[in-house]
Amino acid sequence: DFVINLLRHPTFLNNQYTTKFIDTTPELFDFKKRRDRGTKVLTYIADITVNGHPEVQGRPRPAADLKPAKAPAPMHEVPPAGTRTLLEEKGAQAVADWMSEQKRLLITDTTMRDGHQSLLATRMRSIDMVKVAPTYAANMSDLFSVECWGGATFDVAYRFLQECPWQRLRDIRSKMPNIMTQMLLRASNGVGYTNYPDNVVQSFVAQAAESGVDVFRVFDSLNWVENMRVAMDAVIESGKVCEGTICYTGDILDPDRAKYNLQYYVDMGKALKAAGAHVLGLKDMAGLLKANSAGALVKALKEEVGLPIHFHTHDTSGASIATVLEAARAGVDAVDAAMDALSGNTSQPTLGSIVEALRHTDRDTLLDVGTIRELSNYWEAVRGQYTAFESGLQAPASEVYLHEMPGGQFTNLKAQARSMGLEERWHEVAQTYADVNKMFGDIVKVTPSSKVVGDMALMMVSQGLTRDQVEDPKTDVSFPDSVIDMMKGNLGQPPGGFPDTIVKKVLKGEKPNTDRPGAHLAPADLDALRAELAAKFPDVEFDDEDFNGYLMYPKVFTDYAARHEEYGPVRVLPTLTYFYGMEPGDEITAEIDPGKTLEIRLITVGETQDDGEVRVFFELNGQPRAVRVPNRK
Ligand code: BTN
Ligand code: 3PY
Ligand code: ZN
Repeated sequence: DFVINLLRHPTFLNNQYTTKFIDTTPELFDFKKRRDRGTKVLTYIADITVNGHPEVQGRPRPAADLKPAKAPAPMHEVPPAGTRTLLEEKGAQAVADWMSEQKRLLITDTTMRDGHQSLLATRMRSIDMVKVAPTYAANMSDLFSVECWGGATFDVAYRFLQECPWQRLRDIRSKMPNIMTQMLLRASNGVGYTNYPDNVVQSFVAQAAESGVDVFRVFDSLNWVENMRVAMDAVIESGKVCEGTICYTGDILDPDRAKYNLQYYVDMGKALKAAGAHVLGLKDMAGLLKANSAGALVKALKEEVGLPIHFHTHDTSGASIATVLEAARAGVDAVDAAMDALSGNTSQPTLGSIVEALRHTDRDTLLDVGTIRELSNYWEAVRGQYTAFESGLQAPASEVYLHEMPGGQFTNLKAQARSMGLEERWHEVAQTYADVNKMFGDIVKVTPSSKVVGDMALMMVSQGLTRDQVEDPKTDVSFPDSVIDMMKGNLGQPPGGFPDTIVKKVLKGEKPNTDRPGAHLAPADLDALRAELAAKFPDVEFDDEDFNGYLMYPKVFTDYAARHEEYGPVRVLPTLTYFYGMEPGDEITAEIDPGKTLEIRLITVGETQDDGEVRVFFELNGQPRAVRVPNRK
């Protein structure tokens, strides 16, 4: 049966199969009469058409006159050589050396990761990225890298978009073979919110490298280099670029924040170099680094560490372009920016504006502003499909220097506050977030430590508790689980440790762990876990990518896999169809395999039957098809 399925498969017939073909083509194993993928996808469309998508219910709808998102035409048939070409030919150290030699300021485009993570709650779907990847390859081959993976995008893909993050990576990689891809890795916290056993981190990094990540930006949420080594070693071992990263907080020019002074960052930079980093990342996740501080910091890091420096910031304050220009003047090698239409506010500074600001200077980026505008027009149309996930943030604000929330957390926390009925008290939440930071000893706040601070702040505002009350041994406080976990030492140690007062209060006298969490976590039993996953889905063949998804997020992956059984590869649907279903008379095209398309027309939606089911009538490639879905409304 298998051989017959294989020989008849269009991908096989078209000669487009690779060594992964058998792993990624589960229908080869469909020996029983099962619903085909086309029917599954129709079932999904019918379900959304009848019941709506839970994620967009009650949210603003995209404009009725939204322009279709059409990627600009590639200017070359064969993509010009780029940074990936260099990495493949000469290796990671050669990439780092090349960076240091460049006079121009190198640019990473973050649109496909941090841009939408920070503006659209991470909800951008793969199809909108993969469609434009050939244009990037042909027209933007002078980019340093394209950040398109990791951070929050991994679990959101499975959890909310019903798609496989690994497939996104592979698809972008294959359509953009010349520019380095980049991911954000939370060191021992992987792409999750908790510390994983060392062997899980190692397995994940090896798989990410194999599936297509070229640059790994590795950071620790408490800036604890000790807790970054396992991930960094795994990256180095894979042959890819290891960007060991400092998270920036406080203000090096402020004598009251002496804990995070210039020397602190220089020492950390040296420690990361000693740990094997090829590139030094400087990650200003909240956008706190002011222009003057950036000049001093970059100069010191360049002189005293000697690695090429890659700077990342957010425009929450509205002042980030000044910081970028000052960093460029001080000799920073590369900076992150988002395509104009997905830039600004809690996202990255504006790519086109940086390029313009440096034109005709000695740091000229050599990127073409016309090409950037065309791409940005594409992203503008893409963004228009995600109106439901816009935060409504109207303006930049200096309040960020008070609360210090990371750009990627800001809109999430605001949404969480809204769901708890605290939206009008947002400024109180911001002040409390700052109070919690002080109570925890002034820590770096970035995923996952930022989530812990946010959980605590929301709890305090909703229960009307002040910092004094929380710290008072006589007040009974029931702390969020994430706070207990962090005080136990399960995310590692901040510089100087957590204050005794809060540790005692949270742990009620229990002793915290102060060693590296991975040092006392038992290794995951990989064979047993593989068997556990297989037992949940006897008819499904899982590959190593799936298994690594399961290791990171057992429940999220299991739920995704179960929905995949029901709805098939819904990633092929246009974004508006995915979120809003279809209207009678609508027609869409979906490429289910390379060169194999489904032409789908919705004819009509029937009445709800006595059994609560609705029949929805389609035409699939000209053939009438009806599917039944429950009416859950
Ligand atoms: C989500 O869980 O929010 C994202 C995945 C979408 C699942 C679809 S939505 C319509 C249908 N009804 C469900 O309960 N799940 C699927
Ligand atoms: C993430 O970890 O997702 C971040 O974007 C941190 O800044
Ligand atoms: Zn960021």
